[in-house]
Amino acid sequence: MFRNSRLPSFHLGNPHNQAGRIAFVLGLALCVLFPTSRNQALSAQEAKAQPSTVLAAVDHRHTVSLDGAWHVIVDPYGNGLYDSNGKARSTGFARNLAQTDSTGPIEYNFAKSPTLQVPGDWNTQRESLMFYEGPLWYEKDFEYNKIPGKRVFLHIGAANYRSYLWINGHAICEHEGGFTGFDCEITQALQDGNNFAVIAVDSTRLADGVPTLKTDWWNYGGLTREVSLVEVPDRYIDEFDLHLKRGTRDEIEGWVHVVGAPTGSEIKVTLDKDGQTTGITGKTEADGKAQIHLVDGKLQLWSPEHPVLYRVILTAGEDRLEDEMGFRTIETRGTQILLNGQPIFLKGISVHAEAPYRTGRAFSEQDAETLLGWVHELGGNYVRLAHYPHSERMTRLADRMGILVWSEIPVYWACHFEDPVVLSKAQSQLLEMIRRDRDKASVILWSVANETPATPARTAFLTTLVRDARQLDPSRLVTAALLVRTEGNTKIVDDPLGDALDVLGTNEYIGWYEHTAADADHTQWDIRYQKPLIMSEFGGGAKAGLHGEVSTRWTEEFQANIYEHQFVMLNQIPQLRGMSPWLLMDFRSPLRLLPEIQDFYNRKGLISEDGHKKKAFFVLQKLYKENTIGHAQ
Ligand code: GCB
Repeated sequence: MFRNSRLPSFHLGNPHNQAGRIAFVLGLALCVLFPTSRNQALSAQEAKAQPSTVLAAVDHRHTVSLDGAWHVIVDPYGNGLYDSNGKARSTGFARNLAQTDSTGPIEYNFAKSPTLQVPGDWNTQRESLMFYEGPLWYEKDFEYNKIPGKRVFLHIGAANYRSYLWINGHAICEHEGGFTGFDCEITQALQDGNNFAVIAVDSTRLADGVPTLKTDWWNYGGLTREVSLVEVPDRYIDEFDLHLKRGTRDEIEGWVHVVGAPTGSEIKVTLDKDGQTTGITGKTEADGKAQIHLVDGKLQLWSPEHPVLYRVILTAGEDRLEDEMGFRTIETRGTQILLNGQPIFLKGISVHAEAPYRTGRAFSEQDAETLLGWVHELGGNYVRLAHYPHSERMTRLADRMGILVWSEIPVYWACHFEDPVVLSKAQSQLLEMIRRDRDKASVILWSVANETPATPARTAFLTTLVRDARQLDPSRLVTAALLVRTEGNTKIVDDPLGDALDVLGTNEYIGWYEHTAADADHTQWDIRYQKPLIMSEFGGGAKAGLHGEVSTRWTEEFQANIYEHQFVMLNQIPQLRGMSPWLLMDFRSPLRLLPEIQDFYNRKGLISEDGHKKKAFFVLQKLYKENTIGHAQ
């Protein structure tokens, strides 16, 4: 734990131009030449930690919130666990001790330490933590009275990047991955009355992490999403998958998994829409799963125009789980994307989980309402949630608003594709993303990566993830945002990963990182796969309120002009089935240093972080509202 050793910093370069691409690949090679040591610190054995899980629809279960003020200790040297010889301390912070006598000094005291709010990144809560990357300890006291026959989990919506949990001094679990939620069982460690939770979160960037060292977003650390206690009965539903069968309009298929259920246990699935119910029962098999096949001749399908949601009630013995779900199919036919069997064009926008107006990592219902509200205002029906899974509030709200979603894991730029440990980290984030959101009709695309160099190791790595995604969830489409090659005025899409994907995503920045905006008008696209293509990124930067000639970089006019020319090009790509320009709102990034313009913000937003809509917003809005872009077939 708390390993601070890092690669000497190097620049991975901009993959959008030739020179940058060479630097990018060189950077990748350096990563491979100087592999960092693994995280040696807190091994699972030392902590006696249990693996974490992901409970389905946890936000619909009975929970006790632990949000609010937590005492914190900033611990840049990892002193909370180890003494100067690297030995585990018997008085470590996890024990939450306080000096009571004159024996050995206890050099910390949570009760007297200041607090931070959970959820929330630490960077934007305290000025001195803005650039802090390292370990920080959280502690909270809570009352709990055990309920016989109930099991209790501690749910963490997201903790960036690694986290370690103790309850009443007992090691419970550790987790790696900053954007996926997880649940750890704490039943045995709880006591009646006073309890305390200690969570150490370490935001140190790791060369062998997912993502790796360099990203174009702020490395916000901490307990960035909700924390709660979740109560379930002894036998409980931990996972289920129910979806509309492709090629049908009334058949729901899938399964429900019950932990601890003997073979043959009955489970029941009920669908309720305004008091009209249909139901079916099933029996668990030896693996704890009950297969479900439910036919409902009156089923109303979910779509952006009619985001119909059902109350879905699952019962298994004592356990009752009520979810809110829509039913639709998503598939491809040739170069078309079909929603409920009908061709659709995805009018979208990319979104980072940056909080509007208040800055920091987005997590609240209000953040989601503002961001997705802007998508509606833009006339969009689709979002690319970049570059990692966003909070569950976003996907829930997308379900309710009828906004289609691309959801992605942070396999970004130069990950260590040769390293099987990195692959397993990516696999676990993919699994956690899918387990959380497979009940959301809005989510149609799982993305396994963004802008990765087309090396054989990379292709093998991502092909494994694609296969995993299909195995975990055969009802959705798998994609990735690819880099494209340029020859003269032709963009070539021939990344070998294209073979494995259902839908191609491509990023390009004509008019910003390369050429001029007008060059887009006569750019040709040579796409070597007969599959649907989504332009997953394009755009340019503008400082809100800065006006001038279309030829003056950073003005709103310059940015808007890029969009105008992109539309000319996009409308000439016959297999284009969607787009998500880069991006809805400006976001904090350590790569964006230009004083008075960027000041640590990536300015490619259509809207500034304080809500100012730039010219390009209205240019795109007009296009989407007047439907002058794209073809569904
Ligand atoms: C990209 C990346 C995105 C960056 C963007 C930019 O291609 O996918 O994460 O933020 O370019 O602004 O350069």
